[in-house]
Amino acid sequence: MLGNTATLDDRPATGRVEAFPSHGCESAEADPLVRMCLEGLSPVLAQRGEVSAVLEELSAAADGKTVEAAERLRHSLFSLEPAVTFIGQVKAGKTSLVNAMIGEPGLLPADVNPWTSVVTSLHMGPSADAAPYAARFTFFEPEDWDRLTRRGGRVGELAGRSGAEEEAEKVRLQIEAMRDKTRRRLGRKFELLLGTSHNYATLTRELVERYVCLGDDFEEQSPLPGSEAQGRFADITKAADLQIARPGWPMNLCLRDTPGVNDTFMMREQITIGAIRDSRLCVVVLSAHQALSTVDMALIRLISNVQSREVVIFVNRIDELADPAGQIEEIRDSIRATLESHHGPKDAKIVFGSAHWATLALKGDLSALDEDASAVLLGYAEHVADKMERELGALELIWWLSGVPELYSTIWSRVTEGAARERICSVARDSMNLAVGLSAAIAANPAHLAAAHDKSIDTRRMQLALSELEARVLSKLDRDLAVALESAAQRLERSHRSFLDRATMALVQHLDSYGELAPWKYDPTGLRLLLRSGFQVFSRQVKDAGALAAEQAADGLSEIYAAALQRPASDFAIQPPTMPRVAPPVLIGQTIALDLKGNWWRRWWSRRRGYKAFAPEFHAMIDAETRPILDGLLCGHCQPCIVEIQRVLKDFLDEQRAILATLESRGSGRTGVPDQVGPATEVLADAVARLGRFVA
Ligand SMILES: Nc1nc2c(ncn2[C@@H]2O[C@H](COP(=O)(O)OP(=O)(O)O)[C@@H](O)[C@H]2O)c(=O)[nH]1
Ligand SMILES: [Mg+2]
Repeated sequence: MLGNTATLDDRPATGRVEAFPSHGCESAEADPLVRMCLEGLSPVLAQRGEVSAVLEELSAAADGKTVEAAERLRHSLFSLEPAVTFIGQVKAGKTSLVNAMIGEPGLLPADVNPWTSVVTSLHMGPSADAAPYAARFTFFEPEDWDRLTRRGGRVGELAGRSGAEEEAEKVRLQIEAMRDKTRRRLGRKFELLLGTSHNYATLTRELVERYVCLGDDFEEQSPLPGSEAQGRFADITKAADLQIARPGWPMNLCLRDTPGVNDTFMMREQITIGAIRDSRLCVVVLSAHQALSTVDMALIRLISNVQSREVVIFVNRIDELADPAGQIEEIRDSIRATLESHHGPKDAKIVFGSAHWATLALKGDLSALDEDASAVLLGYAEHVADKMERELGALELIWWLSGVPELYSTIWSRVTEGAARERICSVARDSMNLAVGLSAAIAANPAHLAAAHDKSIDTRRMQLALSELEARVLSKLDRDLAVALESAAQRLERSHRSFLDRATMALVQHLDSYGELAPWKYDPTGLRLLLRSGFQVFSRQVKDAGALAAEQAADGLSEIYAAALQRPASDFAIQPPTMPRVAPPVLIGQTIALDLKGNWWRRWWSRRRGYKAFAPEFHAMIDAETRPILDGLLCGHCQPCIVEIQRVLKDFLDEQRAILATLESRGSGRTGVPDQVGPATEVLADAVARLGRFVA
């Protein structure tokens, strides 16, 4: 039965996911080949299981508040959803690879018209079932749309800046045509859709096509009948979020398919920047026959602002090489050399494979392999046979050669050392604090209080002490963060100014020596390196300031307990909260005029007349091009980072206040109340010791 295709009128809707019945996938069950790929997760699952078991012991026989807190912590353990963003040129095979990783070839339409800019996030795993929608499509914000249609996006700006008026006009006209077409497709009121989203209870192929694929190219005069409906919303859709239920999976995973970095309006570069920023891991999909060519420089610029361990390079389409076994090492060396010479992440892991082979394995149909293709596959299989640990059947072998299992195991190892480790550590700390709160409740029982104690504890005084501590710690933190922000702003500004001056001076020297007929170029790498290191200094400073505040808050709390209960502070060791991760400053890599060698630069050069005009105009143009990067760093990275650190500290203190507030109700503050409910002292001590192993 075909899934119930909701229309606009059916909204809003909630409900469960149905996989696409149209291509006959087994709903909610991953393909056995994909399930094989989950093996790499075992160690981290064991750790998660242990923390979860301790939490269960803590809630056994405990009061309602403790049970609730433990439940929240367990939920936080299991709801983790690491995100992986796939980036690369259009047609590298990103969509095909994502489909293969999900185990459902054809899930997302491959070969989509490259005009679309939709970032598709596939939320796969046990939590997908609980999502309030099966599919959500988010439209552009009015500002994004405006920028694209009125100014022609980045390309329009660049054309305008080069002084190429006809060029800028051409871009504007193209965009005007697109806008008209969108208006025709969606009616005059389409602008009302901007900034909103459509939710659906059921995921169907038709729905994805309607929002993700443009049915026709906007330059085409007479679109095919029916194609209008197909891409109805695709022009204005920015993001698609699709839930893929996998109830039996041990962990959620979000695979994010992006449209590709090479587009005419450079709209998608901005979109890709956002997608990388929001994920912890980024898979760069390259095509084996042009792995890192000159067209990929924009890609390298983006990923060079991400740490090597957070980038994986997947060289796709090795099925199209004449001799994969012989060529792979050569390609690997050339990628390494390119990354090295362009300041890219030179230690990034490189995986070779073929989404095409993965698809054949999943479909279980090898008839698509002709003689030549089979020979290539067999040759490669022989080459890698000695690396295989066990005998594999034909389909398993092709699946293995497709590189998908290796990509999965790489992803799992990054998740293990990154997002999962941090989440486990953070939950373990919070759980230790919960246990400490419970032992304080036991210690506060009059029967357990020291003989010298006046037989009741004053929780109000403890609350007051906590408020004082909070005011002290947070005000120092605010000051430290403000200083870091201010010095980051100054440092970035200085780097920017000195870059502009140096570049302009180099231009003047060139003009002095060679005159204005000889073309000249200036490499902006220096500016990027300065901005990156300036940002790194900021990120270190705020992390240190946050960690210091966290430590002071935790120590202060231990002392509050110790003073109230007249026991040594070491009996109530409170764990400081984990500092948030700082997102990589990917926007430093965004394309600017100086990166556009070829035509753009020649045009700018040829339009300057007169020696005197060059220097100030160049200075102004590069200033206008690079200033948004500085502003973006300060407003889009530094400030949110500060807000996040403040939030973590505040949440920690609120949590501790709640624990203090229950000290009395946990049945111990007053004389005559029977012994506390909850685990015994030894159980708590044991819990703290076991959890302590996960707190690095
Ligand atoms: N031969 C071969 N073709 C592939 C491979 N991966 C993708 N393709 C094909 O290349 C075209 C573009 O793929 P698509 O996944 O849409 O690329 P994207 O633009 O990067 O998302 C499609 O026709 C795919 O079938 C591969 O590994 N080998
Ligand atoms: Mg695609």
